[in-house]
This record gives sequence, structure tokens and C-alpha cells, in this order.
Amino acid sequence: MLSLAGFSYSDVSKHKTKKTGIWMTYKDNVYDVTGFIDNHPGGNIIMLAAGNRLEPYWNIYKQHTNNKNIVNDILEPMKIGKLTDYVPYEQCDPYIREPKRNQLLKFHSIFPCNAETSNIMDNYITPNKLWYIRNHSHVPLVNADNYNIYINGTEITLKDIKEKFPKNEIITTIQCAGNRRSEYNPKTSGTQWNYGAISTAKWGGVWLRDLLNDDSIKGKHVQFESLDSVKISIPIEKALNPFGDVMLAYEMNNEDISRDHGYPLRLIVPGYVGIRNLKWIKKIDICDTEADGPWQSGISYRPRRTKDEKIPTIQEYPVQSVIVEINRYDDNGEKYYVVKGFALSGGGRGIIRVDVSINGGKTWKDAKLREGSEQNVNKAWAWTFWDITFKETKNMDICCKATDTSYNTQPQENKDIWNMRGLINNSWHRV
Ligand SMILES: Nc1nc2c(c(=O)[nH]1)N[C@H]1C(S)=C(S)[C@@H](COP(=O)(O)O)O[C@H]1N2
Ligand SMILES: [Mo]
Repeated sequence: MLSLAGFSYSDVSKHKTKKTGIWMTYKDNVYDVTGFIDNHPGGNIIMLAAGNRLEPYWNIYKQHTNNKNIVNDILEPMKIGKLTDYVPYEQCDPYIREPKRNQLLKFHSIFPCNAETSNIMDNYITPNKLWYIRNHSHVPLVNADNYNIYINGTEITLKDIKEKFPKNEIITTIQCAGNRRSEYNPKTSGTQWNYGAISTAKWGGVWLRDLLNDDSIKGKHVQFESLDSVKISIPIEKALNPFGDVMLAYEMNNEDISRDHGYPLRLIVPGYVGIRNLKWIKKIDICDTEADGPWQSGISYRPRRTKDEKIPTIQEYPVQSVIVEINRYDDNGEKYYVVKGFALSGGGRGIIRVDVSINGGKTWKDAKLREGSEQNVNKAWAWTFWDITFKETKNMDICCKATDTSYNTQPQENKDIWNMRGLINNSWHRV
């Protein structure tokens, strides 16, 4: 019998496209699955495992692990070799310690985990297990019993934060600055999010300003660092604002914050883009400068149109709205469409109107504003749900745009706001 060829994980990782061939591993076996991709019953999602192990992917899509025939009947004929540097998945660091995740999330990647929420209109407050996940690397493993953080070099335990400072609660929506990136043309680098990099929770924790001393007012920025070494900063004006509601949160929807979302302590900066809501907080410092690193002083979150453009990093989010559901119904022979979606703006600016058009923006009708519309319009940290019903017409071309309390509204075309990183796409949403 011919002995099988030997490949390393590094060899396998070079085979991720149809051009190179698509390889995957299971246990110590290497498979060339190129010919199978188009026939995969679950569709293109199998590409998450391209050039990689199947085990973590099957941990989410459990129908595979319970089905022995997959290995024997489907994979076996595609086997091309053995791993020379095999390490059982149970022993490999650090992704093995990743939390369990829900199959309803729409995964873009697993290493690190990037996944969109789903069924948005079913829950104004997104259930923890359906919250979108955007991780830059693996999820830190933390023992909360002896967790502490440093504020201006002084150590404070999580226990003291919980016990010695008043607990507050706020509802905020967090939206990734890259949400709706996939609509940009030409395509940019970065996770190709549709509109689901957004979720809402009730956070419980302490106001950051309660932890800062009176001298803080002399600083210009508050810098934060996390266990996964991400660094960001926010302006001191936001941090100390008694109406700014910047929070160190330890609870998410009445439970401990889940590991994917920052256990045991997360920064909540209401009205600011996702990245400023730093998870796994470890260090806080009052400074005269913004944090260094790609996420703040670097280029990752600058919506530059050209390489040379000087433009600040993104903090508050612009006004946004999205059509999530369109349901058709019949009433005495008349056909109707119910259009539903969400709208929100940055900086706490409330939504005063959502316009919906069924003729591509020639004429508009205003939608009914539902949950969220009762928020204080100067501190509207969470989205507003809306809906509207139309009689069916020929050639329906449905789109929406929202207006916030400052009478900012959404640009018509994303070509007018295209930027190199594919950030803050808030153009009219069309379906
Ligand atoms: N420490 C840390 N904080 C982080 C991130 C991260 O990778 N590490 N991702 C940021 C980004 S880009 C976004 S959009 C949100 C996502 O939060 P979520 O995963 O809880 O939805 O967290 C932000 N905070
Ligand atoms: Mo993000």
C-alpha cells in the first residue's frame, strides 16, 4: 500500500482557494475538499474551515460530529495525506478555550470569531447568545475571583468595583464601525459585514466617572488597554460628562457578561462605535494623547478616501437605518407589504423620523417609530424599531433613511462615502 504524503499545518493553511485547492484537516488527516465545496449541503459556510481544522467549525455546526458517515463516506475519498505536526484540537492553545457559540449567528470567521446577529426584529434587547461577535484575537481566559484592573497605576479589584461603587444600568446598542461594509464597491479589506454587526443590551456596572479622581479633568483623553492588548481612548469630555453614561460594565442583560463580550469587565461608551466599547478591560490611564496602536492613533478606524488623507479616527457613529424584514400579506384580495427595521444615531441623538420609499426614493412615507422611540432624545443610546405598511405596486424598489435630532440624515449612495477601510457605511438601505 502506498504510504500517505505528509503535510504540516502550514502547508494546509496555504490551500484556501479553488486556485490552490481547498484543504482541511480532521484529526491527523489532510483532505482536499475542492471538488466538494459546491455540493456541501450547508452551502458556502464550509469555507470558514478552508486551510484549517474542521473540529472548531463542527463544534458550532454540531450536526457533523453526531454523524459518523461524514468522516467515513464523505471525507475518506478526499484524503490526501497525514499531518506531520498534528496536535489534537483539545490540546491546542489558545482557541480551544473559546466559548460555545450559537448556530443562529452568521459566522464570517472562527479564528478569531466574527459573527453577525440574526432575527433582529424578534427582540429589542438582543439575547446574549444571539449577540454579534467581533473579536480581534482569541477570548481571554479569566478568573474573575481575583481579577483586578489598574487606574492611573493604582490597583483596584473587581470585587471592590462591584461592592464599593453604586451600580447603574443602561441600555445601549453597539454597532461595529464596519457594519454594512460588504455593500461598498469597490470592495475593501476587512470582514465583509452585512448589516448584522449590531446588537443591544442592558448593561449593569459602575460609571467610569465615579472611579476617576478630581485631577482627571486636567487630562485630555482616557486611554484603555485590554487583556488581548487592544488599546483605545475616548476624550475626557465624554468620560467625565455626567450625562455621558460611560460605564465599566460587569453585567449584560442581568447575567455576568459572557466571555465573548468582555467577561468580566467591559467598557461601554454609549453613542460611540463598537471598537471604543473595549472588552476585557485591564488598564485605564488619564493622558494628554490618544492611545497608540492601530485602533486609535493608527489607520484602522480612519475613514480615509486616500492614503494621504489626514482625518481623525471614528468615535461617534453617524445616523443609520436598515430594512430587516419585509412580510407580504393578503387582505380581501389586496396585497400588502409590512416593512420593518431599526434606526439609530451616534452621540445619543434620538431618531425623529424614518422615511421609507417603495419607488427607489422618488417619494417617501414616514414609518411608525416603535420600541426605542420613548428614549430621551438627548441620550438615545439604543436603536429605535420602526415599521410601515404599503399596498403592493408594480416594481417595488424599497429603501429607507433615518433622520436624527440634529436633522442629520443618511447619504443616498455609498459611493459618496466610500473609504479605504470600508467604515461607517450609512447610505440609504435598499433591498
Ligand atoms: N478587547 C477587545 N475589545 C473589543 C474588541 C476586541 O477585539 N478586543 N473588538 C471591538 C470591536 S471592533 C467591536 S465592533 C466590539 C464588538 O463587541 P461584541 O463582540 O461584544 O459584539 O467590541 C470592541 N471591543
Ligand atoms: Mo468593530
